[in-house]
Amino acid sequence: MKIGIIGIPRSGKTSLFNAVTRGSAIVGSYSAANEPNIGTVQVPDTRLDALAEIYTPKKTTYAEIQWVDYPYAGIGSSGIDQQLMQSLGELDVLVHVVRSFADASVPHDQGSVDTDRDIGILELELQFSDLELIEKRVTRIESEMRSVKTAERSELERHQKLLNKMKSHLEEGSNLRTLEMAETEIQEVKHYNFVTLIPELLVINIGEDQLGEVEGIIETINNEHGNRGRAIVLICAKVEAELSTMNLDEALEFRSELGLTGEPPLNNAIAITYDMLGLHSFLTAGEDECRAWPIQKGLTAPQAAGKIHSDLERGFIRVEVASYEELILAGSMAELKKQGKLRTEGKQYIVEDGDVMNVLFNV
Ligand SMILES: Nc1nc2c(ncn2[C@@H]2O[C@H](COP(=O)(O)OP(=O)(O)O)[C@@H](O)[C@H]2O)c(=O)[nH]1
Ligand SMILES: [Mg+2]
Repeated sequence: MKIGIIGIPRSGKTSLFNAVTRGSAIVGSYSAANEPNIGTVQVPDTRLDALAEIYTPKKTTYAEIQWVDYPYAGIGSSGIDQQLMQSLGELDVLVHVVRSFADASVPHDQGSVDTDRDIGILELELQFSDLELIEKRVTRIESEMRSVKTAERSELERHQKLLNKMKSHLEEGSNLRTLEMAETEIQEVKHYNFVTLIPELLVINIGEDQLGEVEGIIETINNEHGNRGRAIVLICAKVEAELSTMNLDEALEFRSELGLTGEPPLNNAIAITYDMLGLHSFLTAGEDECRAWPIQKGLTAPQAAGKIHSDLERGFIRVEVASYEELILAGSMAELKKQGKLRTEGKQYIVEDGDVMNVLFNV
């Protein structure tokens, strides 16, 4: 999975990048360089940790996310940076960082802190970019229409109608992800890589002094900006970046000193992201490897097995399934079997979150 971090200058993108990657990319004025920061991180998974304790495998493989911290390239005088937009279009999730922290030593790109305005600035650019793509395509279709046969014409007309529907939606100042579209329509326009169709996580970068006001702020932002395909989290990027350089115990202590209880916001953000993308995970466990496999919800056992290797889907016979909770309670696969709780499922089985699967196949 690939996640891109965008936002106006000095909103805290690189600080967030460092927090999630435990990295040390340069923040502040020097981070304006034109090269994106790229880092791959494992998705924390306590279920996998617990499985690894039972199996003590040679290797534990967590799901991975690639994070890209994009330098800001505004519309400016040279128009939209199409190359940037194209690479944004290929992302699975957009993380839009919005500055809410006030800090006189960090000049604000727009002169003052105003989250509503800043959200709008970037959204408008993304909408413009999609609009430009659509307009180009519609113009091309119009010229194609003149030379195609009648049979192809109706197909083109239908496609053009869909693009025009999307165009009107953008022109109203809305993102494509809020447009009601049939699954077939979404598939039909997938290759355009529209940026405003990508699920978005709005990260409100709050100041250290706002940590006590989280609930109030999130409610206001949610009322204004919460909509389909978008989730909102509040994070103090600077604090999280500092915490990420500490060991777990130190970080925990520091967190409680700051009054930060509950799940760390970055873990929450990943859970929210999985949810937005309709993902969950199954697990495989053995002496060689314990591993988490993120998959789309609703996949059948053979489809899920295909993520491990196409042979497992092709030659799928059946699958032994243990629920993660029951396996942990039993303490071992042998004990679980003895209790009669190791199920055997066939090709129609829909995989559930936390299933520990052993696929039997023959090719
Ligand atoms: N006080 C405060 N400063 C922050 C926070 N997040 C980022 N900064 C500072 O703002 C400056 C710009 O941050 P940076 O992450 O480089 O922003 P970018 O331009 O969006 O990548 C840096 O000096 C950061 O230390 C925050 O939550 N609180
Ligand atoms: Mg930066």
